[in-house]
Amino acid sequence: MKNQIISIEAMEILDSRGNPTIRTRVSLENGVCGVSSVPSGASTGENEALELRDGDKKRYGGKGVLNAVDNVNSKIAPELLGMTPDKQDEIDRMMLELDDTSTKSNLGANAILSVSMAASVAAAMSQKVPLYVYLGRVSELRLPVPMMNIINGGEHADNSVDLQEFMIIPSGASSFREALRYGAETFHALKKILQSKGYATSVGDEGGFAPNLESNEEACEVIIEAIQLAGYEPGKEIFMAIDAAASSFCNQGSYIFQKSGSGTKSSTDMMEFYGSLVENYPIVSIEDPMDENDWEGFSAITKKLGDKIQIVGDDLFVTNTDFVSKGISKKAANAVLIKLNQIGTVSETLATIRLCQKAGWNYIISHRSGETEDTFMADFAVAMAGGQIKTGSASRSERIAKYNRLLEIESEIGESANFSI
Ligand code: 2PG
Ligand code: MG
Repeated sequence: MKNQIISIEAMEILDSRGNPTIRTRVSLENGVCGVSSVPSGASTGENEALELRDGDKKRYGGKGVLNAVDNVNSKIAPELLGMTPDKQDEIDRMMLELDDTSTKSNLGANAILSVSMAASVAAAMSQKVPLYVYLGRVSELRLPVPMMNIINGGEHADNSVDLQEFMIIPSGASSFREALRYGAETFHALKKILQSKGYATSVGDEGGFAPNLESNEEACEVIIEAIQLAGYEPGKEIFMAIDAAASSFCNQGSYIFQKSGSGTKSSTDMMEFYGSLVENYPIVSIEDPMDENDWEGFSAITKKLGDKIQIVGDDLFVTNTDFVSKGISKKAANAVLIKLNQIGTVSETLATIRLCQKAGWNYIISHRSGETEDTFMADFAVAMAGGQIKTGSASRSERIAKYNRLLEIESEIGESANFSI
């Protein structure tokens, strides 16, 4: 049966924040349809590829994506009809040429990525293999350790916590399934602790709690208590990670802890702050500790802490080979957060991962704070075999969908499931 693309159709759907996003269906002559939905960030890096929004205030406060939908249906689709979906590089290259901007601002990275991912899904289905097999090489498949964001702050929550994410990493578990259980049990223990202290247990965008804690340190304290209440040993079975998302509280080179009201800090003060956090808590990873333009600050903190812990660039690198190359030469971090929609195609994301592999850097496949039920990234994480995934807490179905997909993959690849950090 022929597997040429016979139609590409996009539509406007809603993400987990109730904002519009794009879903695209790539249909093949053999009856196969690959579908994919695109996520959306809140604390976005300034160099991310452009997410095209309509700007028509009468619809969804300007956040509609009908222009992006139309770009797929009337501009991209006619170019790609008749191609086979496994020609990922060619499909992505044709869309880049059609867009012809460095930030994908003509067609929109949301439009382009929806087609790029849906083509992969269609290709895998057409070859009758799971997506993780299609995207990876069977011998290197690896279940990732979850980085579970159980306390939300920063731009993801209305509370007094400046740092955006406090995560747990259950890397002392023996399998993904067990790691997820350790994490979910700790999440439930945290709820009890917060309740007993009179804090709210409503959740933020990524399913973590968003209590009105008094300080960033208190967030670490309650997490340690929760790990212990759940019956685990902090620093042995469960570790901690932070995503400061420092660009969101940096203004002209100064770091302003406005939410907690604890003053303004320089890059050097920030290094001391992180240094003491790492000394006092079992923190093994800090993402975006500095502002995305503070390359010196990044290099300095990597020099100070990079031997001991993972320093992750997210807004700094925006999954873009140009910025990652700069980071490698400046020793500005030792790991990269990988988000497909920061760069906008599957093949460019693969190029960034290859660059990390070549440099011996870690890479973490990540969700966005605005997500959908799409589970592409779970398969992608297993296929890329980087050993880490960041996809939220143990609540909210758009996060759980990824975890459930990973459980499914683990049960499929069974004994060969490699799980280690
Ligand atoms: C981040 C992400 C995901 P957002 O900063 O790492 O957790 O947030 O999608 O809002 O950029
Ligand atoms: Mg981040």
